[in-house]
Amino acid sequence: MRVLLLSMPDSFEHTPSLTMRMPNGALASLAGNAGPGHAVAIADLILAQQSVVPTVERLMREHDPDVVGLSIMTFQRRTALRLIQLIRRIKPGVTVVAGGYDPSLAPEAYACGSSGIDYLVRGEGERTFRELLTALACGVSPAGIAGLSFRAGPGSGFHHGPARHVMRLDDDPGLGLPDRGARVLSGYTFLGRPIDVVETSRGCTYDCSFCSIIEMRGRNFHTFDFTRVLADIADARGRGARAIFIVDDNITLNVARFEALCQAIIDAGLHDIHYIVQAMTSSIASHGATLAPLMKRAGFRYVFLGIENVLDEDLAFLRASAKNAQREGGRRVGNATMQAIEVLHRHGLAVVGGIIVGNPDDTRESIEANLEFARRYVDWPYIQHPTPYPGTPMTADFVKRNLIVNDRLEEYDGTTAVVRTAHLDADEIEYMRWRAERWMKVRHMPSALRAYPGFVLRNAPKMLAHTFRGSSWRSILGLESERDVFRRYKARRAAEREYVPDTLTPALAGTAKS
Ligand code: B12
Ligand code: SF4
Repeated sequence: MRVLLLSMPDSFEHTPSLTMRMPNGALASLAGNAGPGHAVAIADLILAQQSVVPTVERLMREHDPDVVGLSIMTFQRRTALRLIQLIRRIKPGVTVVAGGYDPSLAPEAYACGSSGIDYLVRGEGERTFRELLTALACGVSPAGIAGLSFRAGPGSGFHHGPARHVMRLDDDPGLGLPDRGARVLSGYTFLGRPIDVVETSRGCTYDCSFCSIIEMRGRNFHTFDFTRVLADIADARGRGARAIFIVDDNITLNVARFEALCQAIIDAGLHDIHYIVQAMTSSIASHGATLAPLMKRAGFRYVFLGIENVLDEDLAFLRASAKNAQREGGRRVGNATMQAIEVLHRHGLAVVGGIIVGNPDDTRESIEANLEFARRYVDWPYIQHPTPYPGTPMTADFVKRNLIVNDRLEEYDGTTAVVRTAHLDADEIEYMRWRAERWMKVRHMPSALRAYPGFVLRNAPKMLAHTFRGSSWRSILGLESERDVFRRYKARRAAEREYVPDTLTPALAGTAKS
């Protein structure tokens, strides 16, 4: 079969096209495990944000796919549904498959026959998609494939096949390596370095209330063996990657394994790559003394720390107290954040501070306390607003307290406040974050310049222009207020979200509350 896999063009504020464009790891993994006899092409549409429609038209013409697969997050749902209308208009008989977090967690939003979707793949996709392709190629019914939702007849709703168990990853035969050669667009970048993504494990055993991972796959943690991980990194490097984002849900669940992985990367000579990873503060605080120097030697540069919040009440709401706990002799003795940041800094690693502000009981003071913390201690802010994604415990909490004020899912990108607090309206929360964060980003410029001098020297004006989008000479001269700038910034974000014009039937229903 000829297969075209697409990831959506929608991106969010913290990933500007100039500095950060990463491939979607799921699609390369699906391509690498599609089975023999299929020709798979992958297009990450974030690389073609300015020309989504002509790009898809061209790809449909050039690849003439039998099957189109789309990977969809919740804030990308509207774009995905519009794209499907376009794809159907180009090739009415094509088979359309949707997968990823949103179709898995909100399948009802795709049920309507006019959505144009034939199959949903729920949860981990490699085996389900492979079995679907085999069935389609052989002309047999895919009904009954685990993890697959299918229609009994044209226009009918979905029948959900049984859930598929998560893979152990050390199964035999294991998963094939991602097929990066299937990608047909180029331009992946991290501050000028070609970037790729690699997985070393899947899953997490925590249950933070804002995270979709538990609803998606349950509480579990499975790992790939190092031979496969090193082969994967070497493959990415062989294809030009000089930076790698490790996309594991929570690699720091097993610190001894992570330390051994750093050593294995060094031993294999793969430490000339710049690595970026997400980490838990408690693991870094407890084991940083041995882990951080190893990470540094292995090539790690940026550590995305899930700080979430610096106030205990907020951590309790986010169910993130345990993963941020500092422990001594097995007892909880405080918050691990400061210790984690300190040990990372001591070993020359930069901290991307993941913080969530705008939780139900937040006041101006509690949000300001978090912003002030970020100003003082993190290198690069990654501050978000709590966002009610389908199926998370947090969504239920916000619904119960009637705090969701915006159900336009395309704005559920994490930096748009779509919920209010008991004390502040959503717009005010977003304004506070937006205003503070711009200057934090400016403060990181000197260290980015030291680490990536060529790129920053060439692009500093564009980087600043992106950070201060919405500003004008009048605002710089103080003739316009910051609120005016904020309104312009919001208007530009709204315009940007129209990646695919709504000229086709909008069968686009559904909210995260459902
Ligand atoms: C790595 C990561 C990132 C990286 C992205 C790197 C990249 N290009 O891949 C960064 C940090 C940049 C990022 C950013 C964002 N992310 Co993110 N991210 C993740 C994370 C940690 C892992 C995703 C991953 O690559 N997993 C490995 C792959 C192999 O697994 P997978 O994606 O699940 O794919 C499998 C299945 O879903 C399925 N599948 C997926 N697509 C398809 C398509 C088809 C056709 C089929 C058949 C199957 C299929 O099969 C795959 C293989 O088994 C997850 C989960 C988590 N614990 O937080 C969040 C997560 C996916 N991100 C999320 C979000 C919301 C975002 C942001 C909007 C920011 C935010 N508010 O958090 C931005 C948007 C990015 C953008 N486009 O601008 C949410 C999505 C929630 C939802 N319901 O939509 C998640 C689940 C985190 C959460 N909040 O719970 N993210
Ligand atoms: S520790 Fe990270 S991956 Fe695990 S549940 Fe919390 S946010 Fe999700």
